[in-house]
Amino acid sequence: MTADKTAKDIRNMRIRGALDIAIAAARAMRKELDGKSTAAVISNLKKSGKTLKAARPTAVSLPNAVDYVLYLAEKNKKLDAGEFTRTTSKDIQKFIDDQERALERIAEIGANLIDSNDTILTHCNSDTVVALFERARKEGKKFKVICTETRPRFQGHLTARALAKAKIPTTLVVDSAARLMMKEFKVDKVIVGGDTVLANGDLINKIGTSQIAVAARDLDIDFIAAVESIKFSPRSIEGEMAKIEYRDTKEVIKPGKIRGIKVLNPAFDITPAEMIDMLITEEGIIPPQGAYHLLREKFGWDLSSF
Ligand code: RUB
Repeated sequence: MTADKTAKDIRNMRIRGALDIAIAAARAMRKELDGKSTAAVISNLKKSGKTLKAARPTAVSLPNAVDYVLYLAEKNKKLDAGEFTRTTSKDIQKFIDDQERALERIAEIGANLIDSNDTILTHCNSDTVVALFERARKEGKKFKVICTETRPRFQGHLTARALAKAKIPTTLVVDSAARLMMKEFKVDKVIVGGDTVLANGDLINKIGTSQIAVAARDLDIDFIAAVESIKFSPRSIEGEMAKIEYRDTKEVIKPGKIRGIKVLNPAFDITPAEMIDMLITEEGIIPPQGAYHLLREKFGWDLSSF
């Protein structure tokens, strides 16, 4: 798929979820390695990268993937043209494979955190969290999941469908039922995915996540986020915090249905680090306050340009 088509699919959410959009962007750029000259290819990659980055503003996995591909291309630019294409293509493929492995590793580590008879609440649709649940199920753990419908686009339905397929007992509730369900069903843990982790450990995820974290803290329930390191924001070290995406208000209400009001449709919110008990990453479990160190370790290639 071309970068333009990929960007369009990310914009209209045919491709969605922080990890998937990062992988899709890298795949699209990998297809653009042939050209008249290495300089022309790099210039084209930069142009495509800009279009891809602009497709959705919040998940930092997207600019991270684009910047990493550009870094790889720059690293290889002194090779002769054929070798440049082959090596860069291989390097990008390794990046994609690493992302898929990161998800599996998180699923493996996260499954260890699930105890038989647990009731776990999740929000939105995270491939990483679904993989973690599937893994725990395969290991024979018997647990229940409560998932929120996640208005306005109902990504919770995707979660419910995937969990039903994996034969995990699942209950779907409206978003505003989260706290009551936590209390009534004695939820043991909340596990969510994430779009961006800032250097201070704050987590940006689907709108409503922070309210769930507040309820979890109030009820003394562990709040856990499963996040690959590609979702950590190197630029937040420099004070560049993520931008919250506001989507089309048509997703909330038919235009003109109620006259004389303003409608807003923020798609993400920020859960402060102090509300988060742990982050499950492919490097292991870390406290959110460990985000800075993980960034330094994983993003050396990028941070060196600061
Ligand atoms: C999806 C969302 C997910 C994260 C993590 O939002 O908030 O929790 O992206 O997902 P949207 P994953 O539907 O607006 O993209 O674990 O699959 O990367």
